[in-house]
Amino acid sequence: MTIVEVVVSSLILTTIVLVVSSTVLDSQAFFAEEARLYSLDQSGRALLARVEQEIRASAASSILPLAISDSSFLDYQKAAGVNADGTIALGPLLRFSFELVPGEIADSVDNNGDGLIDEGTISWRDESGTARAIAANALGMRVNRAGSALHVDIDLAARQSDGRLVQRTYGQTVAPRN
Ligand SMILES: [Ca+2]
Ligand SMILES: [Ca+2]
Repeated sequence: MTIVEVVVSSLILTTIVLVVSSTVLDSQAFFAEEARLYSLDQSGRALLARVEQEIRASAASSILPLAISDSSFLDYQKAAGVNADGTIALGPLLRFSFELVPGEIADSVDNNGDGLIDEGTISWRDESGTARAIAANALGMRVNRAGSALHVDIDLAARQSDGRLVQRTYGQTVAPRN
């Protein structure tokens, strides 16, 4: 082999190695991205399933606000038994709500500099009156009336490995059973 042939063949080899390794890296990034989206979808669906279960078990008459339009919270009560006069006794006030994280205000600006605009958590207040976050990286919750049912949309975000944000909305229409 001449020097030129050696140089040319090693260039070709280097190019092949580079092409192959960048393809492998691309597909790894692709699968990592898909895995992250899948896990975001899992969280979104699990969260909606929980909201659905609670709304179904609630007493329709207890749901507030009455005139819901893109409400960022939902108050409800469940039937706790039957009163002596035959009316339904309601349990404690429960609440799903969207709460901004400390340091964020609702102004379409990323106040705390973490790359998310007006981010917060989905919070749930349980029977004991204690509110706790049940989902992080939330960008909003909207509750609307849909006839006798409610439609709930929740926006969740996740960050990809390259720093890019993906946002997805999970929605569900559900009616109280009683
Ligand atoms: Ca932020
Ligand atoms: Ca803000």
